[in-house]
Amino acid sequence: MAGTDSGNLKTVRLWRDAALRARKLRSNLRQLTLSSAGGCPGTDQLDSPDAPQLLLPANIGDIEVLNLGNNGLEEVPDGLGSALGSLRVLVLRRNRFAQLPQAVAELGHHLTELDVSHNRLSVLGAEAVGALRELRKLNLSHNQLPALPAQLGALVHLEELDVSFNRLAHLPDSFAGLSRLRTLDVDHNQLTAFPRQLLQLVALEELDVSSNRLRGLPEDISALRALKILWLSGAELGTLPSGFCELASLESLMLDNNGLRALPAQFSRLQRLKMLNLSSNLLEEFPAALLPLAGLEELYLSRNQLTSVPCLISGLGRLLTLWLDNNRIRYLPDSIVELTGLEELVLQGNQIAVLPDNFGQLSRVGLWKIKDNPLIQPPYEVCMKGIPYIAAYQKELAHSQPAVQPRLKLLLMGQKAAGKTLLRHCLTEDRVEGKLGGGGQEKTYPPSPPPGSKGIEVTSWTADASRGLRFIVYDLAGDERYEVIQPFFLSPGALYVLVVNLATYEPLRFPTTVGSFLHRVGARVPHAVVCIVGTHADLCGEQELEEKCLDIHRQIALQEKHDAEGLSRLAQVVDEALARDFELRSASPHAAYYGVSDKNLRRRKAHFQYLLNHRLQILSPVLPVSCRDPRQLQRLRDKLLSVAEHREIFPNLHRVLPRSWQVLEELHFQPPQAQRLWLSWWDSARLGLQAGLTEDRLQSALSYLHESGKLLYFEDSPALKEHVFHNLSRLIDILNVFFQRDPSLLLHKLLLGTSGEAEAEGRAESSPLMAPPAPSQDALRATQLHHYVEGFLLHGLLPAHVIRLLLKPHVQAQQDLQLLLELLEKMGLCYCLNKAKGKPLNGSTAWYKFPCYVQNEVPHAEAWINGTNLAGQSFVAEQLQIEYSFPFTFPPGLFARYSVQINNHVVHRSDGKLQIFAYRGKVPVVVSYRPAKGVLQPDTLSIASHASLPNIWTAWQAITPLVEELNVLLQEWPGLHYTVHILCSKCLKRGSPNPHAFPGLLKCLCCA
Ligand SMILES: Nc1nc2c(ncn2[C@@H]2O[C@H](COP(=O)(O)OP(=O)(O)OP(=O)(O)O)[C@@H](O)[C@H]2O)c(=O)[nH]1
Ligand SMILES: [Mg+2]
Repeated sequence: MAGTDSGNLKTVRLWRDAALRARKLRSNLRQLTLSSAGGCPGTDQLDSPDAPQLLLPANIGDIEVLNLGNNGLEEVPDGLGSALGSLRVLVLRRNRFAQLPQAVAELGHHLTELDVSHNRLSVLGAEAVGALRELRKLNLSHNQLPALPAQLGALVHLEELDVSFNRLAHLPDSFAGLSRLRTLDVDHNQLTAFPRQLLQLVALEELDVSSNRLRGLPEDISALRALKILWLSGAELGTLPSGFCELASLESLMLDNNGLRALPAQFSRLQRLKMLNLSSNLLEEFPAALLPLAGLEELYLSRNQLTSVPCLISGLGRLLTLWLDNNRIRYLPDSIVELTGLEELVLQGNQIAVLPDNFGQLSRVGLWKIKDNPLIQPPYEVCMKGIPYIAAYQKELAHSQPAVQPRLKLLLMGQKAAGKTLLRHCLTEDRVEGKLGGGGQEKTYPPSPPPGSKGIEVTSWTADASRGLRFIVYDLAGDERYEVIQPFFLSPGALYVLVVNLATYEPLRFPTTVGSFLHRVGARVPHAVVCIVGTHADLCGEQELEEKCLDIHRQIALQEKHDAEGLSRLAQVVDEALARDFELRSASPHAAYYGVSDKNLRRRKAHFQYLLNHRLQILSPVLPVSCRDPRQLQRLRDKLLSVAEHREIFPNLHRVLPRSWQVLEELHFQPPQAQRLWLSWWDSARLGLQAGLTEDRLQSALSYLHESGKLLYFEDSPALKEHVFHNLSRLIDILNVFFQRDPSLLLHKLLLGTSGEAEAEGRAESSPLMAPPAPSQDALRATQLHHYVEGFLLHGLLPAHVIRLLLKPHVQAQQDLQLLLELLEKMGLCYCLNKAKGKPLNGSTAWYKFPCYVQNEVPHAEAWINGTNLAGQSFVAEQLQIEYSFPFTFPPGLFARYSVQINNHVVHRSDGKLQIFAYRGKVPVVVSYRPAKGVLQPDTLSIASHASLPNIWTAWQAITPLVEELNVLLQEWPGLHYTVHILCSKCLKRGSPNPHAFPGLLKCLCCA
């Protein structure tokens, strides 16, 4: 992409120069622009069915410039040739001419400029061409010419010629006679070799032969001594002849995409070079011949295979632009900071871990790209923010006491009863070695975990006191009821331990016990480090153990291979679509990526590449363990430690951090703020200031604390980024209240809450001796509460005052409750049924709905849109349906969270387990989730609406905000692959079980 950007930049500059030149030539001429009646200048009328007619005004004999461009013409107006005795410049671009109009021949002898680009010329009449004797500038680009007539070579005054984007396989020999030609564009044709006749064009200053299959250049190309600008992009050159290095006037040179492995040694003779593009070649070493090119201002080396940059690069003292993205560069030389004039530095997609000291010296760099590097120092979060932040960080590091805090977030994941919690207790238990040998005295071992399952438990484990290495262990229960909240706890930079119960494992259970977990982690945290631990080893025979571990290992490899191959195939389809022209691609709705723009395709390609480059890092082999065997546990401890300490796997672990980051962490966990459930971003910023961190540098420090497991900070979530969740145990307690789904626990909490309230009331009436409530009253209350619990577990419904009872220990004032409810809404866990956002309720009870509890299969509403029920409406209503399809994995809890997220956009909603019916204003919308059925039918989530045809835009308006909300949610899953299609409304109307799907969001389809 980088190369394309640079290409576009250059194109823009060159076009600007050309336009300036053209304007200079014409500035004193009398001009006339004509467009057809009703025609809209600026729009392409090529597709209107009837060719428009133009009428010439009277008295135009002295017109010198005539512009008839963009009129869909097939013929020029009658009498044009005879009426324009003074015409010099004729512009016929963007019409429908299949051949040069006769009038051109009539005007020929005094025309100096002719532009017939973007027409349908497939032949150039020799006679018409021969008549253009005075022509200085000719533009024939974007036509369908297979050949040029020899007479073109006789136009000896020609200075600029553009024949690009045609089908030329040869140029006429007579071209050698164009001795005044300064500019020639032959790019995007079908030349199979460099045309030798061009070597005679000694006046040539600009030449573009890109996108032809030249397969090499002649040695005597050195004859083109006047060449200043040479474009050879995508010409399959392979190598450059040494004669190339004699083109001493060259200033701009495009050599991208040519399979070059090296440059000739004499390349350094091109001393006038200012711009050089060598992107998308096969260079493995930085070409030494570039280093003496002291005048270079722009150097593009993107997408090669460079592994290093030489120190001597500092000799290129005039460099303004340096693009080195998508190579394999591991470090930069210290001397790079001497390139103080740099304005663009692009290093994305390399292997750079450490930036040189004093990097802040490159203060002029405005365009800075460093994404996709394994940065450690300065940390990624700092580097991403730009050079000034790097400068501040490096300055602080140089001036303060450095601190090292080796700490790693470790997540235990796996199916229910896999053994995670027991494993956590056993691993983190401080054992006295002496106890081990005591004749099988294992009564107190393993320690029994406390009763009551919790969704997430966080504990700190000092795994190696001598080195100060600590794990912050997150134990994620396997029960499905927690799947809405658990994704919040998965973060980058952690060690993921997938726990499998080997006693119950069998090959058929791989997808549910291992495969799906890997998919989820990969979708949420691309490139995450995962190791697999098999528990219950004591219950397996030796051979069984070995076979099961091997099977898991083998099936992981198969799944990975299958996924990677699937992604590569998809990337290939994008490549093929990109290789075709946009117009070709849009010719048939059945073509792959029908109607999708090049830009979107490139974005998609980059995403596939990202997914392929960021597969999970799964450490093999499977580690078997019995929680009953202290020796095996010790082995596992050692193994986890060695993984954590492995510098290639967790390079960040031992990095030196600024002291201020450490102080910031300490401040968050000091009273009084330690007690609060969360801090606002501003509260955190104030602590940052105390620690010596300015506000703008706080984000990096918070991201570090998030990744190392100390707190939660969702910097990319628009709804949550204002909060810093440092009090994890309280947050989890609150979440557990709603997601444990344990009726007796809920009832217990409610009863506790009410008795607390009664006590409080009692105190308020200052009557400590007041009698307890009558038993009948108690029973009544209990029945009522029981009723609420049932309603909650069945329909996910709770009134605010009952939520208050449930959250009793966390809620001191009404305001606390309000804040907590807002938080739950922001997290997408529940929504208020009867309150419009931001409006008070006027005393009535607010009811909250937790969509993950919804059990009813179909929403309680008329089934107005599910295809079969469309009969009767089918002639008036068009269906609009956007379908998101998830071939690898569907993010757990996504549907429930999405149904909260859309609540602000809809009214009169009715929720089912898999469907929501609602209205946007008066327009009906339906959101449906269809779980996967085997490999052939992946999970889909669709958003649909309908309207009668002339008003179909109302349906678009209805669903657009819903689509946007979904896109925001999906950003939380950067490693997820999904596709978006619009289903063909005609197929839907017919009730077809497999409606045709148009890719992407093609808004224009609604008018088609
Ligand atoms: N024999 C034997 N039993 C084990 C081992 N590991 C765990 N268990 C038992 O397996 C059962 C489930 O273990 P847990 O640790 O609660 O499982 P979990 O993965 O935390 O389950 P959830 O929290 O529900 O997801 C408990 O009864 C443990 O005592 C082991 O290595 N050997
Ligand atoms: Mg557990």
